[in-house]
Amino acid sequence: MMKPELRHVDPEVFRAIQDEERRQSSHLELIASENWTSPAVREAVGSVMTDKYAEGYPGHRYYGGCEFVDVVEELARTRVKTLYQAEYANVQPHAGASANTAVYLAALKPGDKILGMALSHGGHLTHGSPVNLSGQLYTIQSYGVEKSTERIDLDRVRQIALEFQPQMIVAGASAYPRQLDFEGFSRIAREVGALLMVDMAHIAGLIAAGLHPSPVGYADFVTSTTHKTLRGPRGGFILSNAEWGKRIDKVVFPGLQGGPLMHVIAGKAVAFGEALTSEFRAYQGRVVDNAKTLASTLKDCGMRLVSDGTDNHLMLVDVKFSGITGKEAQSRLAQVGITVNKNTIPFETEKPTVASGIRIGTPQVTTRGLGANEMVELGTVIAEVLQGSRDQDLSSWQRRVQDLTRRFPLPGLGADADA
Ligand code: DSN
Repeated sequence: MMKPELRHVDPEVFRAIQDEERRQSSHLELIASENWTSPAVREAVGSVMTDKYAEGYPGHRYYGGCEFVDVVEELARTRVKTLYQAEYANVQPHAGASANTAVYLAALKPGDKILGMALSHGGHLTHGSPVNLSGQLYTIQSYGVEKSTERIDLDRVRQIALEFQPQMIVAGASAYPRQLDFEGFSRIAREVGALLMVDMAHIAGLIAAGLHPSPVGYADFVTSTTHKTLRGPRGGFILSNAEWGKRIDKVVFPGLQGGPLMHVIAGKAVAFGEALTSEFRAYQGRVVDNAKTLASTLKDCGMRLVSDGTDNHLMLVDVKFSGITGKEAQSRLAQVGITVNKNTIPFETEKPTVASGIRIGTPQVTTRGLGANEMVELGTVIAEVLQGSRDQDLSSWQRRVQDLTRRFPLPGLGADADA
């Protein structure tokens, strides 16, 4: 009789999952927003909690049988509040985008003014892009980085805020390699009478480990995803104070979402538990160290980095400086087994689908164990591949990447899993 396992029940889906596992295993994933979750997180996400409807919040559900899903949601809330020293947490947002939207709906009226970082300077779609609900429902003004330094200048942000008089200022970015001054943002917000929302999605792991200043205590709202540096399952959460919390809870459910994804919330609880350990703090330290080594190797090889380096887990490489487009760089690196994403750079001259840069991050390769020596090797391979001619034979670089992926298997997979 056929075993009730995915490989037998649905071989097509099974094969695609196997192929994805092989792809992740045989490539070096340098997409700054990706990571590799622990087997414990994946077990929780693949659990029976996916079967349960639990509209409402722990202790106040619209369905019976919620006693055990209540346990995991309460664990997730308590752990994330401990992790960030926050008074209130909502762990139900399905994604960072829904977390941000929930805050806007809780705190603003349609037409109110939001000042956020321009997408083209490293911001995020949900910080006011015209193609996102945030840009359609609210009146948006953007700040960016200075041309000379490629960094945010808070005096300039203050000037724009004084002129624009926003109801909310949004700080946080998806492609900004430098530290953000949340205290400075909060001073500006207070001066102009605006609320401050910090979207810490990219740097949530660094903040949890104390390697980047925390926005908690400065921002009225802190939003995040769980799956980037934080290394949890795909999802979002919101932190605030107890008073705002009552409004936010109502907006998340029933305002914006229906039944929470209890299996994902179980995975979030596991990930928050992992993030409270000293091992996790040490891992975040290695993420930052690796980014610095990779950045300095690329620079030593003659590549130009936006803002000349990095303070966090990512860097933006101006590949146009090396004579190719972001699109071409992404494709050339893919051919040797390195996954990156093309990215616009500040003051971009190409379309976003072509772009002049690539974004590189170290969270996933650090999880798989690569350290300083491997960052030098990786940076050299990237520079040589991008600086070489279009029709060069890439096989020697493919072999160098394969050597790294074989020596550093993904934890819990293959040789490592059998050990
Ligand atoms: N798409 C994410 C990133 O890659 O940074 C942001 O949500």
